[in-house]
Amino acid sequence: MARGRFITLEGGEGAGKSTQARRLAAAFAAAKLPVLATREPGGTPEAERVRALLLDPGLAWTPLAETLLHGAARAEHVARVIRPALDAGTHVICDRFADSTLAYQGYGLGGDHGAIVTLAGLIGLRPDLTLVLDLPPEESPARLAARGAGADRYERLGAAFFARVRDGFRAIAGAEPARCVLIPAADDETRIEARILDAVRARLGISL
Ligand code: Z5A
Repeated sequence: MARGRFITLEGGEGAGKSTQARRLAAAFAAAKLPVLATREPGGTPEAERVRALLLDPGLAWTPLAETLLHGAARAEHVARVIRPALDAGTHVICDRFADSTLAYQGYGLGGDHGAIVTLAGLIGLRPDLTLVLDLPPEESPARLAARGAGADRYERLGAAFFARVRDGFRAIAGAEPARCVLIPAADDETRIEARILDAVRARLGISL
């Protein structure tokens, strides 16, 4: 049985990752291909508990502790959900993964990039394809208002932080062009979906 392919969606807040993850999973299902859609931080009961700690606006973590919490949640998620699904031939679509740690805790919070890369290596799973949705940070507030949830701990960080995060994602995509596709996200949902489907077909050879 062929191993499933691992696809991640990355980008700043409100860039449309969840929307496009749903659309991509629907395209796999319509093509009768086995698919699992999941998200980070989270994806297992244990990792969802860690997510609640990470997003709680009443808590403050040092960058290293925050990085390790994301790593702990990811280690659970990979071992218990993502890797078994890929081994069983199921394609996995994940809303955020290790690039978010480098972008947020590394570029955004100034955490040690080498330590973050080492942690990613310990967890040891690399995406086959990463779709980086690139939204100018000044467009995020309107998207988040449209979504209508209260602001979590990350959404309270300032404009300069989100500019660094965006630069981080663009740097990651630029450094790994074989894995990453940078997609302008200030565009119509269906046009973004079409670009994503094209990338999946062209990069992974999957017929959608
Ligand atoms: N985090 C971290 O620091 N380190 C890590 O390692 C990881 C995560 C894994 C939680 O993530 C936080 O964890 C996150 C980074 C941090 N915080 N921040 N910022 P999350 O995934 O729960 O939060 P998020 O990434 O900010 O998700 P989001 O706000 O839900 O955004 P999204 O998934 O990219 O967007 P969406 O929900 O698909 O769309 C938002 C709204 O815009 C919604 O009303 C849509 O209908 C609308 N939308 C979507 N696409 C469009 C287009 N094309 N045009 C117009 N409107 C659109």
